[in-house]
Amino acid sequence: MENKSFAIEGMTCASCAQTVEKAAKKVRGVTQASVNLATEKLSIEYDESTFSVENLQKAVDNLGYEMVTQE
Ligand code: 9UX
Repeated sequence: MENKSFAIEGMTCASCAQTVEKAAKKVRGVTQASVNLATEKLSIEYDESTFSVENLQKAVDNLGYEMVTQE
């Protein structure tokens, strides 16, 4: 498993954070996801053989939030 974190723009409440977290967990290859609302970051653990960042990007976009940077 690998770990990555992303900055997410547009989350303004705890419910937003929950929504992003839930959606991220459903993305193929993602095994763990957690959102820190205070820092506006999404941290994930993923299986590198099936995970594609484009899928995560789409999932976040579809919710109306923006995944802006990648570390
Ligand atoms: Mo409530 Mo967070 O509509 O966008 S879920 S502020």
